Order: sequence, then structure tokens, then C-alpha cells
Amino acid sequence: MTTGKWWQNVVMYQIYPRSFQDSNGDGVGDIPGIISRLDYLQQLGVGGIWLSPVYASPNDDNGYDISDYEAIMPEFGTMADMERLIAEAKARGIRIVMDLVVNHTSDEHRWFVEGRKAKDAPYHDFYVWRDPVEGQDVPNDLRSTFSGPAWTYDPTVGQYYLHLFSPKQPDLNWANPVVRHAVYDMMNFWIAKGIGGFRMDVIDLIGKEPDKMITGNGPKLHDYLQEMNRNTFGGKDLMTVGETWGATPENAKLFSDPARHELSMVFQFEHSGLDQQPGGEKWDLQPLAIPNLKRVLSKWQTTLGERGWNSLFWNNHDLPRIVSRWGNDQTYHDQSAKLFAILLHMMKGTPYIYQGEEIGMTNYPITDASEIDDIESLNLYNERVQAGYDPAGVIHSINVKGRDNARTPMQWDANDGAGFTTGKPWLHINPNHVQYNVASEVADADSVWATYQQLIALRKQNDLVVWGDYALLEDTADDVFAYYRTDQSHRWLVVANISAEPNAFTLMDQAERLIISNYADTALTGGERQLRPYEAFVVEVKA
Ligand code: TEU
Ligand code: CA
Repeated sequence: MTTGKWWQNVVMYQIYPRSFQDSNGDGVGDIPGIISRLDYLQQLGVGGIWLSPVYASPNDDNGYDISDYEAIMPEFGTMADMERLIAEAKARGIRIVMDLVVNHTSDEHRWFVEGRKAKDAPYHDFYVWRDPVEGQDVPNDLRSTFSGPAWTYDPTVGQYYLHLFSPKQPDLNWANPVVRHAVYDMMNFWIAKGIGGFRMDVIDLIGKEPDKMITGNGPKLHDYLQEMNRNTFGGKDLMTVGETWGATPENAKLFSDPARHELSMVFQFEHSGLDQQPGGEKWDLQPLAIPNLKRVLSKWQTTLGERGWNSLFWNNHDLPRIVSRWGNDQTYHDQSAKLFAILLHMMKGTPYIYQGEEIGMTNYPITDASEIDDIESLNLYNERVQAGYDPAGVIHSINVKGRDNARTPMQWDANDGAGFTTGKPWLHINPNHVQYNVASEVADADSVWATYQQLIALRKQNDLVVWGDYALLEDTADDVFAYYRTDQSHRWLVVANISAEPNAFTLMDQAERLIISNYADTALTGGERQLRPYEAFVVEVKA
């Protein structure tokens, strides 16, 4: 018996449509391709799909620059295909969560095309414009996430417009109520099509006050979200997850406390920044210290324990692959991929799997700048090389942190084209698809895939996984991450040795039953034991 909302009980699956499944040999994934893989997703057991953008777009940032919110990108299919996807998914118990990208549009969106015709043109005040100031290059020092200033001068208008991302992604002016209501109308258009909800791109930026240099968590942010809730999804059985790079456990409660009528949950990135130098950019690397990972994730688990709700993820289309990043994609590929799966899926919150994670897909190291596709990495490369950085060092950072790592095509089988396409793929396919692919993983009862399938089933069968209290086991070796989940009748102990070295661990409880493990012969005996490299297991212990 399940209680709570549907989105508290499911595991979500993110699809990056360009790279998931091509159906017509043009090398680009598409909606009919996704439909053809719904049976696969049902077999895996997921209850929802977060679909990265499928709207009309010139693809400056692969669909995160939308030129028409109510049209489908022709490369991906038609609106009829989209409606069929929603219906076919629903028939399999899977809801489609759309990506809502409303901090900005494409510069090719009709609103911007009209608005940039003149200062007094209709739609001009849909965007954030500032007059030039004598003696200043740009209105202020705000920077674009994709390098360079966040302001671009438009000679026709004689003003600068704001873009926190690329110049082809002008920021919408959320201070304008007409803009807000145009967005709500568009959301209602999609809600009427029967979708399951929205993932909201960089939603914590919409309350920005650029003149005060405030971008994230602006003063009006929560007012806007409550207004959006009232005008669109509020009171409906939909899920909403906000992408919030600046979230802290305290403000995450503001977003996700049901009494405030804002969002179901947010994606927080605190753990994701732990391998970056404090004060540096994501490219400025430092090794991950496991005690920090334990501290940060435990803080989120307990702060959002009673009010609010966590999202759980290692991967998405912006992040490097977890098995390459914090696991070991050489000697302990399967063990470490399974370890991160077990560690995350036993936590409290809604887990998200990013396509290919369930088969242990790895990063794709490039050797030359000509192999870069992503706008963020391309701009970074040019900026840093111009500034005198060693090109090989920049390529190294891109190999470790760049977004193309996550975007190589899905590895369905060992054939040329990896079962993704019969044509020339839009982005390089990882040659290790001959080893790591869906066909071989699904056929192997001991695979990474089988672990994900088992974890999803465990969540469905055990209320404890959804609702149980979380408590970190403090007294362990640095690299051992262990925690309890407890409800009225049961207690589970999760143990993970996040290291290629063995570590001692003392099982103090009386073990009743092994729930899942990534080594075939995990013993139930109590007392001290040596955990093997990347060993992870869950045992039910005496409560
Ligand atoms: O990402 C937000 C974002 O800020 C990322 O670009 C992030 O900063 C970067 O990967 C790390 O430096 C969202 C989308 O997920 C991303 O794909 C888009 O490019 C971005 O918004 C703009 O829409
Ligand atoms: Ca295609």
C-alpha cells in the first residue's frame, strides 16, 4: 500500500532526446524513438520521465533556447508524436514531466524578434534592457554562465539586453506581469495535454535584480512561484521540480514545504560542488573528500526529513558520469556503479536516473578541441586559451567536468551506431558501447542494470524506503558511508565503501536478512569485517 503523492513513490528517468533513440537514421534522437523504448523503461520500473526540451529551437544550447513553446522541434517529430508519447507512456504507468525553460527564450522567439525592433515595440519589455552608460562598456559586471559579459548591445534598439546564458538566450523580464501570465498560459496549454508536471530550468534565477547584481534567490522569487502555482498546477496531481543551483537546505524548505504552495521539490547541487575548489569555477578541480559527501547528503536528508522533499541524483545532462567521476570506471566499473546506485536509491526522496546511468555509461575523453560540441565547453576553451592557459590542461578540465560526457548517444547494443542510429550520430558514440550496452546488461542477472531494476522494485515493495527516517552512522572509517533507515517496524542498514582500498567496518546490529549487495557473497555475520573495494550492501537489522 502506498501513501503520499505519486511523485514521492516513483523513480524518475531523465531523457535527453537528442541522444536517446534515433528512429529515422538522421543521427538525431527523436520522439518516435522514445516511444519505441517505453517498454524498456517499463521493464526497468520507472514511474516518470523528465523529458529535456523537445520544443522548437535553433539549438544554440541544445533545446534550452526555445523559439516556440507550443511547437515541437521538427528534428524530434510533431505535436501528434508528442501526444502519442504522453498517451503511450501513461498506458505503461509512466508520466511525462516537461522541461520548463522560462528564465530565458531563444533570441529567435517571436517575443524577442518583435521586442528588439525598437525601444517602444510591442514585447520590448518582455526582456531586460538597459541603456548604455557613458564611459562603460556594459551596464555592469554580470557574467554569462557560458563565458563573457551577460549583456549584449543591440544596435537597432540602442540598448543592452541581459542574458545569463548565451547571447542567443535573452532573459525574460519576470518583473512584467504580462510575461508571467504568458508563461502561465503556455504551462496550461501543456497541462491540458495530460503531462505529469514540470522540471523548471534555473528557476531560482527568475527573481533576479540585475541592477543590484542579484541573480539567484531574488526577493520576489517565492511570490512568483506562489503566483505560478495558483495560476497553473496548484491543486492538480502534478509534480514540479525546480533546478536551483543556489539552494540551501533552509531555502529548499521554502520551495518544497507543501503548506507554502510552491514546488514539489528542488534539485540542489551542494554535493555536486564538492570536487571543485572553494571559490573556483566548476573547472577548477579538487579531489572529492568522502567525509564531505557524507556530511552534505546527511544534512539534506535530515533537514528536509519532516517538511519538504528531497530529489536524489548523481547525474544529469550537465554533469559528468558518476562512475567516471567519483567511481572507478577502469578496475571497479561494475562495483562502483552499483555502489552509487545503492547508496542513492536507499535514501529518502525521489531518485532520478539519467539515461545510460543504469548501464554504467562512462565519460568520453576527447583528445582535441575539434571534438567539443557543447557551447559551454567551447566558450571556455576559447576564453582560457586566449587568456594563456595550457590547451592540454583545459581539455583535461573538459574531460573531467564537461557536459558532452553525459550527452554521448545511449548505448543500446554492440553494433556500429550502438543501436542508437543507423546513420551518422550527431555526437561521437563511446567506443565502449561494445562492452556496456542495454542488450548485454538486460540479459545478465548480475549487471549494473539488474541492480537498478532491483532497487526500483525495493522502493515499490517497501514503505520504509520511501518514508523511513534517515540517520547517518557516525563512527566509521572516513571512506565508509553508512546509514540507517527506520520506521515503526523495520530498520535497514546501508553500508558503502567508497574506495578502491579495503576498509574495516564493524556490524554492531544483529543482521536479519540481506536486502541487496554488489558482491555475490556478502556475509550476514556481525562484528568486524573488511569491506572490499567499492563494496556496498543493505541488511535488515533488528530494530
Ligand atoms: O542549467 C543551468 C546551469 O547553470 C548549467 O548550465 C550549469 O551552470 C553548468 O552546467 C555548470 O556550469 C540549465 C540546463 O540544465 C542547462 O542544460 C542549460 O544550458 C542552462 O540551464 C540554460 O538553460
Ligand atoms: Ca531522428
